Amino acid sequence: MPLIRAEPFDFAFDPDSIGLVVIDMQRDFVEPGGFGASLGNDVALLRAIIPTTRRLIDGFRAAGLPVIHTRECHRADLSDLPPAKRNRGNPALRIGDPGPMGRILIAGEPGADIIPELYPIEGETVIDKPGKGAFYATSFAQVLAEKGLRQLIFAGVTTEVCVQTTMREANDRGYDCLLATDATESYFPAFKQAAIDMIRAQGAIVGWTAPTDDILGALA
Ligand code: C5J
Repeated sequence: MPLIRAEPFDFAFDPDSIGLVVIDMQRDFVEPGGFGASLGNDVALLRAIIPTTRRLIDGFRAAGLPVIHTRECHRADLSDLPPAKRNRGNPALRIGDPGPMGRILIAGEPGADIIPELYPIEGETVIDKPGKGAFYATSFAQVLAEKGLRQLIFAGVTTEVCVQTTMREANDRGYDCLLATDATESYFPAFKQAAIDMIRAQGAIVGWTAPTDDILGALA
């Protein structure tokens, strides 16, 4: 089996059951005027991973391996948005409020869509999720089963929120999970590093980590 040079030890991947999951590379998190910015964050940090994430996606596409995208978003009537989530904190704009890219984190609005640089191509699955994790209240588990996937490479934003939550959910469901360390980012560099450390500690208690070049090298 091909090996990805990874931490805390090599990751043996099965080309018949591996897929890439790109978490929430949406305009609302990565562009000015969206949800991330409304919380006071600097989106430039997140934009820096776009080229690397694009290389990772292109590698999976070239190898004929599945790429799945997620979007954190809610129904227009907010029926899947718990008041506890909408009302938390004191953001400039709340989920559902009108902003420069349409209503914040609402399905179908421009801001909730995936950034043009990483836009899904024909045939790639997009999972809309109302939570931080991709398994909660979605068809993600069913999609993975239909595609026969058992090993998941993770990229996207933000490392310690939606990426880590989804990795933990996947790990508990028996998937082998590997995080591409330079194709994920946080608004808080220290949180990104802490998440990476937590994931791979204790003998890969949540999963493995590796840079994109090592993942692509093994794919090739
Ligand atoms: C957040 C996410 N940070 N995609 N969402 O609210 O990580």
